[in-house]
Amino acid sequence: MGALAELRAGGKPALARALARLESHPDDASLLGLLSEAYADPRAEVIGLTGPPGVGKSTLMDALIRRWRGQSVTVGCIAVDPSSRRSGGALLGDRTRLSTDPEDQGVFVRSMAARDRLGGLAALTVGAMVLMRAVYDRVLIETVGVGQSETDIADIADLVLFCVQPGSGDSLQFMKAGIAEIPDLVVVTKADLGAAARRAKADVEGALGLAESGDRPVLLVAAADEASLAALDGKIAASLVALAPARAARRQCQAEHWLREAIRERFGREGLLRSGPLTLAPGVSPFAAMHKVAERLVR
Ligand SMILES: Nc1nc2c(ncn2[C@@H]2O[C@H](COP(=O)(O)OP(=O)(O)OP(=O)(O)O)[C@@H](O)[C@H]2O)c(=O)[nH]1
Ligand SMILES: [Mg+2]
Repeated sequence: MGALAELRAGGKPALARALARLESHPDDASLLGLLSEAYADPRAEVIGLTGPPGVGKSTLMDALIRRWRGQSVTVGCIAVDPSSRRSGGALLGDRTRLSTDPEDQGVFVRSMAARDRLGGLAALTVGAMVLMRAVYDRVLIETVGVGQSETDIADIADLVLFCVQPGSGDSLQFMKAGIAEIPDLVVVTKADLGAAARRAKADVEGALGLAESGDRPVLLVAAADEASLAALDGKIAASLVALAPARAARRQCQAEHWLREAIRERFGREGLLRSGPLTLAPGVSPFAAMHKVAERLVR
């Protein structure tokens, strides 16, 4: 059995082992083989949820997982915590408050610390995503949007869902720093707050209108309102279909972006200059390409 077939057959324990190896021995040759196999055989669509602290991202994730599990859709989840630090392998400060059933083999939740420098997504997040993407039907990634880091989720997800909450001035954020370009879908959370939520929706629609890049839905969602969750689920499905034709190209760009960042992280700007053009040939994983570049640069 190939390494990927073993991962798929091995359930949650096999995935947990692979993720542990990714963290402890990221350069391990057999892991590299697994990552490349997983990269070449994706199953899931990857949905990124981002937004300021406390807007209700985890609550929404929880609701989506429950709906999807009800439809027998399997889900892998990654929660990226910008503030946590590793201590003896355990994570401090878990921002997910997911009520998933640990016995359910169809849902896997993992928290990861963001890398310490400059915030942003952990170097390992992409590897973890690629493994989950090859195993489950859907992958959900929660990141906390603080300043620039909203935009990082677009480097990893097939669909970016941005959350804002009523009465917070979050919608003003859209005017700044190109954030309006990022989301494929915007959710105004806590819609049970009524008029303030409707106002936030109008503000966001205004900001998106100024950014003029296609038709991007803005939805009002209250966690306790099943109808609003069903509407969101429907919009996610429709957006995934609409984005499907561009998916392969988007993933290729993301993989090349990851490769550049990985080289920069390990070998600095000089390494980037020495590594030459970083376009990936079709079917070549960024992990394999990174391995090749690293061999060349350390020589
Ligand atoms: N009224 C109301 N409160 C909500 C709703 N959704 C979430 N909340 C509350 O908002 C608070 C934050 O929810 P979380 O889901 O943890 O938010 P988050 O964005 O994941 O937070 P961080 O991960 O810490 O950034 C909690 O107290 C939730 O109960 C909603 O639809 N209506
Ligand atoms: Mg959260």
